Amino acid sequence: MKNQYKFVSAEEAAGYIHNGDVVGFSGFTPAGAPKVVPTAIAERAKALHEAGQEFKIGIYTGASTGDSLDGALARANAILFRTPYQSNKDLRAVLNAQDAHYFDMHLSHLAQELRYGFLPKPKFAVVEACQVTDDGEIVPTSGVGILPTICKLADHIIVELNRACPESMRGMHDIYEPLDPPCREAIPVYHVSDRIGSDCVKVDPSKILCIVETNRPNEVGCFAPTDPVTEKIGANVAAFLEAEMKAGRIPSTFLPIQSGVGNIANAVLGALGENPHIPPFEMYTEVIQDAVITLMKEGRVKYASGCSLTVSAEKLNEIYADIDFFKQHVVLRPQEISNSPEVARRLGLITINTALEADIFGNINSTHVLGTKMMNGIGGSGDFTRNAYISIFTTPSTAKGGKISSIVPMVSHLDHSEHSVKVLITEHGVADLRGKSPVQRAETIIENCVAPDYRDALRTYLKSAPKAHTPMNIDTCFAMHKAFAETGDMHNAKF
Ligand code: 0RQ
Repeated sequence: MKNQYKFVSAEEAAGYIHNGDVVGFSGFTPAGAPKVVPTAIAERAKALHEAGQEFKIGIYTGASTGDSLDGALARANAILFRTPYQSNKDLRAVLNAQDAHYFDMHLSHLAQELRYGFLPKPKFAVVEACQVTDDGEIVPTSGVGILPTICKLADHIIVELNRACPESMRGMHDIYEPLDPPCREAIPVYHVSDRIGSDCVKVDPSKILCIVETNRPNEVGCFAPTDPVTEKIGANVAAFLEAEMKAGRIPSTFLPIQSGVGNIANAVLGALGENPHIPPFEMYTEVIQDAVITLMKEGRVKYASGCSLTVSAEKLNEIYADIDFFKQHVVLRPQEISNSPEVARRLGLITINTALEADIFGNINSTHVLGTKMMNGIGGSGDFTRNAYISIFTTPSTAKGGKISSIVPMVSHLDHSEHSVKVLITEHGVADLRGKSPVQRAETIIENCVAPDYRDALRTYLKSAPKAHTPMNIDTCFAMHKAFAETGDMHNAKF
């Protein structure tokens, strides 16, 4: 790269951004999210607030980010609005206090809704890259998110050139943006490993306002080790899929897996990897996490398509050290493609996501604690669940030391309806909901998935509801939530 671009400090770059500006950031989870510019914007916000001036910005990201973005800007009270997903405790507090407007979106929708003009246009794109060329080629790092779209739409691009990510990452990405209706054509991904785009994002170099050089590692937290509950859930998922394969409902070559993020997902992947009856498989998912890399090295995962490498620093270094192997086995795509409903349906994904709460009919709450407080967001769970070959939700049967039953008469917030949810799995067992009426679903869920000490209460509830296609007792359908709010324990619910 010649010296045509302006290299500035993070503080100088942040100085371009003003109150009310809308900013799009790259990355997906902390992977690939900018780090030093957002922190400098937060510092600028604090200084302006102290001087009695207003400063808040609108924020688009791929999904969650690191603490130096969501955490720093939340603590500085510098967020006007935020979408589509987050998982930061300080930001969560801001959103639940209504100090910023949050709209929770399907991750595959964001890029197109920006292009359609449904949402305010980003004035700035702040993107992390491992390479920028003189002719405006930007190579993302370990997470792509909405990087191509914000670079296209924004007036100005600020690049965080992160030297911690080697330039040899070039070749791992597959950048493709579909045309918008009425010109949209098929997204030509027919196999998990199909590459349909380019290895970088091409922009008009004059839009690159400045470059900030950094050397910062990703802020991916560690997962808690598996415990008996998550291990049992993992084993139940693996046993269910093995039985489906034996019954001929999943081909013997298996189908690609999408798996959510977190401890349960890690345990599920571990169990799939260990099951000798399940053949080596592919992943078409959004977040590629540690377990995938381990299984790939063992030959159990053949290929992974995702939007980010959300892995620990140790795993990321393993990837960098063996980059040629991983470029042959991993592709990173924009979230519009990694989470594409069209591609999910075509490839026949087995989707495995975690519920916060489920009800006895198989409706799922993924987002709102006890119906009101935002946890993270729907993320990609809707993109995949609705379009899966077979959609599975997992959850521990209880939360808060058993004081909450994760399975209740009626979900306190609905993200995935009974129509999209095929199988529910807890540490106690599997409820296969396919081809069952609401009452049959309720009986299956209560007997197989509910914690034994909550089963009688839910049986009583179901009997107490007036006979109907979907029985509901409007006086008591939230009795468990009410009991928790009043006594701190759902066991005290009266039916
Ligand atoms: O709270 O930490 O205060 O104890 O909720 O619960 O068991 O730690 O669950 O970290 O696996 O997250 C659904 C949030 C699960 C996640 C969700 C309390 C519980 C705890 C978290 P504490 P756990 P996990 C790919 C796909 C939506 C997006 C998605 C998620 C806290 O999986 O965000 O699927 N999913 N994306 O104590 C009240 C209940 C509760 C409850 C648990 N029934 N009522 N509180 N908790 N159950 C990823 C992306 O899209 C990027």
